[in-house]
Amino acid sequence: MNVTRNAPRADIDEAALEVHKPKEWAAGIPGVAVSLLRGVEQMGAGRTVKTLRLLNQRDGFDCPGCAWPEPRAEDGEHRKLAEFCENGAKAVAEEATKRRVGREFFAQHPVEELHGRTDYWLGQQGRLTEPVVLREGGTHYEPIAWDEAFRLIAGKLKELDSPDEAIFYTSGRTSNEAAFLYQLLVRSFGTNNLPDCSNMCHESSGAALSEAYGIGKGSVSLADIHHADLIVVVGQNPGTNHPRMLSALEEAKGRGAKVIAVNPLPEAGLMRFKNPQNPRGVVGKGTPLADEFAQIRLGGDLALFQAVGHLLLSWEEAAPGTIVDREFVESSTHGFDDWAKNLREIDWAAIDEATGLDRDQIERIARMIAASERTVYCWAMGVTQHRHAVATIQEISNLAFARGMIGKPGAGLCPVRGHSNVQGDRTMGVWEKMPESFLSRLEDEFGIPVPRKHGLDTVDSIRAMRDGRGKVFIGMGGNFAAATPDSGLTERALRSCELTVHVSTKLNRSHVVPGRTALILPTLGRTERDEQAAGEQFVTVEDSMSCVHVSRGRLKPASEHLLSEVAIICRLATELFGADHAVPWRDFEGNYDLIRDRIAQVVPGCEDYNAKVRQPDGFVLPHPPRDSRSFRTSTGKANFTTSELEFPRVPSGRLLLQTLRSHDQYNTTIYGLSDRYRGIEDARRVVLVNAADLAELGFADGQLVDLVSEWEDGSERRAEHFRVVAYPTARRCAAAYFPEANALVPLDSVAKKSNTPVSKAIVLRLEPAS
Ligand SMILES: Nc1nc2c(c(=O)[nH]1)N[C@H]1C(S)=C(S)[C@@H](COP(=O)(O)OP(=O)(O)OC[C@H]3O[C@@H](n4cnc5c(=O)[nH]c(N)nc54)[C@H](O)[C@@H]3O)O[C@H]1N2
Ligand SMILES: Nc1nc2c(c(=O)[nH]1)N[C@H]1C(S)=C(S)[C@@H](COP(=O)(O)OP(=O)(O)OC[C@H]3O[C@@H](n4cnc5c(=O)[nH]c(N)nc54)[C@H](O)[C@@H]3O)O[C@H]1N2
Ligand SMILES: [Mo]
Repeated sequence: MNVTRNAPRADIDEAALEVHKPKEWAAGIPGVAVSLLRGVEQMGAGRTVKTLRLLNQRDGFDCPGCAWPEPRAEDGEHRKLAEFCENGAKAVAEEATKRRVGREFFAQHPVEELHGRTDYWLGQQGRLTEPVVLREGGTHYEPIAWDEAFRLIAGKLKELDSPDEAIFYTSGRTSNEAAFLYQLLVRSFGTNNLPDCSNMCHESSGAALSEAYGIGKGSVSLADIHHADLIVVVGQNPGTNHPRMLSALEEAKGRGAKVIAVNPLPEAGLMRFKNPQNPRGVVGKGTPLADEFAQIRLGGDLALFQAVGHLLLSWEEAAPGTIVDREFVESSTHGFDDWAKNLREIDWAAIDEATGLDRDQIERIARMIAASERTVYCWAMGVTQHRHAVATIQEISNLAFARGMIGKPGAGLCPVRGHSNVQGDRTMGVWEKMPESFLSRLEDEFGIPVPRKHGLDTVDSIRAMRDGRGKVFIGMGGNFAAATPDSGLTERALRSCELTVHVSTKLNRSHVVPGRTALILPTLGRTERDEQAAGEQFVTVEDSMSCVHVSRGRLKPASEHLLSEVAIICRLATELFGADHAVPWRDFEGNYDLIRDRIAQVVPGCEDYNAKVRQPDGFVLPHPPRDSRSFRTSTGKANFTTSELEFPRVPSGRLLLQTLRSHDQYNTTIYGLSDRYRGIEDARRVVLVNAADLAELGFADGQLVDLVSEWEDGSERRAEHFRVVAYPTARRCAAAYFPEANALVPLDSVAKKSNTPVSKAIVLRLEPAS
């Protein structure tokens, strides 16, 4: 059998949309079958077995899917034979595919033709095999030698009037070693312009938690989830985006835990789960997951948690010492009284409007939180991508602090990260505003001047390119053009650059919105063997729970012309700074242990890094609130935060739109057209709307519409030809897929304090299709 030779489908027939009843349960047998099928389709049968066997095992590679952690022996937990999920297998199949994009492909397809293709089509063409360049005025990408590519980039960078005219983006798949060297290159060059995907993702969590407890990361381990008695899952769709989390929830439930799910959509993974790794899982109806499903309105979470806080405080007042953990609050926190005062009186009418929930349910939720001795709060993009995201997360941390749910087993805060190494990239210094302590250590270690002026984040980078202040764009992975908001504007901004460079594994939209000159530099993926002068290398990554461990690719690289990310950075640096630079770039390229020795010197918590990562499960980075209830905040304590109630208002005749992921994509990489759990097949240009709203607005299920977004300044954005799907979402809350709907997100619609694009609350008008 060799189905991998099949050409990818040239055209995607969006008219073939099929809608079934949404699923009420997730995973189980179809999940396993789908993962094997996708693997065989892309990799062939032998390679599928070999690859999946190494996924998330100690001698294998870290899954390039999500950042959910693996079980740790230290915590008394065991890895399963198959420590992966359907969507992890798809992520691997996409990378380990046998399909190839070579020079013939680029000779056949002019860039402007490629621009007309869908993201799905582009991604399905296969792995990039050699460096290519689009020369100024050219119509096609053509091959370029690596050395010439590095000379071209270094030449353009040196021509700039200021290093701040260059922008260096990172996506969260980059290894710790590559991330550390990348930020070193960028800072040696003289700028802190290091935007990353995190700016669009969990930046709000980082901003909120740093103020609240002194570190921007979650405080729980996998064992804490297993031993919690209550898990609150807010604004997250784990069945699709973190499927292995379902096993953790199931295990906790097996021990008697309760689950509260807060979401405008009845996501299959939140309702029931069939664990394919568990004999009970594949038969019967599976495990019911959510004990309480709160079908909240988009952006209503701050209101919900303020109402819960209000109830807890009023019960505490009636029976002092029964709800609030006085000991913890008095010894370790700051600002409790102000918080309590703020929530003493609340506007129930506003809470009703914001949440759309009935008060009995809010009270039931508050009772569960009051009764719990070990609560874990998990959240993801449904919380972080709102204007008031930081305040919402701080309201969640207020509840945790009031009940003393920090730094004790089975309890804590758990922002569930996206990209598999997005957290590690930050730890390694990929951030436009790293603290002084890090920058001065970096300076001392290498004896180079390190700039202190804060750099540009993602949204500000787009503004800089739009305004002609950003002239060279370099992307270490990711798909900047498709992942960012305001697609039309962002595309023009990228096209106005003098040079765009993308270090990528696969073709994507960013390659077809080129600057005046453009380069695509193909790189090794996670799954592939990395041979350097000192022999075969491994890299390290950090998961969502601060565990740092080894990832070692084993497959033969997709092409003999690929360079590792580390090698690309080192060779560019050598071209840019000369062979006698203070940083030994050549040595770093040959032996990654030498990079790790420097990480050990510069990055807090990474002392003795080479030895610690070689321990069987790696090591866990220090986390003061979790480890010792100590808080490196401005007050030296865990801070309660007082916030005004805020929620998005929807003008009459309008809907509020969220943009989200289908079951068959990894961010901008589209695996297929099956949003299986939601019962939507063969289409991506769909908009999910509650049937009652459709009736009220005068639209019909299945109708073809244009989506028009309305922004505060009177501007409108349009995305054409979407099919309406009547769907049981919360009233007046619509949903469409990312990235097709990104054109609707105004660049200036950002979260306060984190500058994260508001991708989950867009004021939307439907119009019959033009
Ligand atoms: N297979 C797969 N895995 C992935 C990814 C992928 O694309 N595919 N992406 C990775 C990345 S980078 C990330 S960041 C994560 C993303 O993981 P998620 O955050 O689960 O991703 P989204 O699809 O954006 O889903 C947002 C969820 O929040 C809900 N929601 C939206 N707005 C609100 C709100 O206002 N309140 C509440 N309570 N809920 C709301 C939506 O209905 C939806 O269930 O997944 C990671 N894992
Ligand atoms: N409207 C809307 N917009 C959003 C979101 C949303 O929910 N709604 N979510 C936001 C979130 S949470 C995120 S994290 C961002 C994601 O933004 P990005 O991280 O920029 O986007 P990805 O789609 O993950 O990037 C995919 C590309 O990465 C490259 N790639 C894959 N593996 C590797 C590798 O190992 N090395 C290198 N060098 N390249 C590799 C491939 O070429 C692939 O095409 O999007 C954000 N944008
Ligand atoms: Mo993300």
